[in-house]
Amino acid sequence: MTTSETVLAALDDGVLTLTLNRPDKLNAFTDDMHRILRAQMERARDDRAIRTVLLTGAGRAFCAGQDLGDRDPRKGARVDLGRTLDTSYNPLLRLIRSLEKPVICAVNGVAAGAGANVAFACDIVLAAKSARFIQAFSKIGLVPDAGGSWTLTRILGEPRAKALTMTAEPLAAQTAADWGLIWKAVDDDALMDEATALARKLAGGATLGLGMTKRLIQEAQDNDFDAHLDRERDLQRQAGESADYAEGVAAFLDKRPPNFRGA
Ligand code: LHQ
Repeated sequence: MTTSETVLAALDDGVLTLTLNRPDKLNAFTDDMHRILRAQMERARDDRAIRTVLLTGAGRAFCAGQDLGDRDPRKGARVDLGRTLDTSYNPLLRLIRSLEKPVICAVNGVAAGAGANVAFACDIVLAAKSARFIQAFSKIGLVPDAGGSWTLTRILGEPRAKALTMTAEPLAAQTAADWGLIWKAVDDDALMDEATALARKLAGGATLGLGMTKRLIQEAQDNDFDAHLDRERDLQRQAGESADYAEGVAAFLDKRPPNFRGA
């Protein structure tokens, strides 16, 4: 376990678990947290031993968004929030979406502002039933960021995206699951066991293929059907040349569990 003050990182069985760790402040993002998270996501991208990332929070919250004490306009110098997005949030969001490995998010409690939208950018999101998602931006005169206006609109459509962002009403985990915004809501005390088991299962899977699956699904909304069939052909060609495909077929025919290596 690598321990730092604000983000914990642990690598086990191919799963890199990253735990936001400022529980007294509901894990609100600071520059330091962004620096560590970014470095860890780059590590996940570059280290073949890491085959799945699991993101969660310590304490009773997942993340309350930007630490507002750090971006207090009363402090004098002009606060350039665009710069904060350019230097901290947007690189993190791009790393999550472009990482060719599954990123699982276990939302252990309230997720507000950019905290909610970082969760929604992950590939598979499980949430404790007591968790809630709050598009808190409108309460402080801001617009949704961390990809939220993109993600919510694509997944929910305009009516729900507009109502959630304009009212900042909390969205219960079960409703988020019913609306297709997350994978599932689970009992609070089962969350980490279930998320860890899922992360381990995926990390032991054919992760090269999972990475390409992620790419295809993300590209689908921008491609027309014809173009997308060609993309499936190209990536299936690559998948079919992998050692994991050879192993998967051999294991099936031999009636034994496969031993995938992510290559
Ligand atoms: C916090 C925070 C927080 C600091 C709780 N900051 N301390 C913005 C600007 C820059 C660029 C990029 O993008 C963004 C995007 C954003 O994320 S804007 C949205 C920022 N987040 C919010 O507006 C949410 C603010 N927090 C809340 O509304 C509540 O804390 C929620 C509803 C999340 C939880 O409520 P409670 O369960 O009642 O907890 P609490 O409010 O009592 O908070 C506990 C502690 O955490 C408390 O500190 P204290 O020292 O008094 O015990 C809060 O001040 C602190 N905290 N969120 N974002």
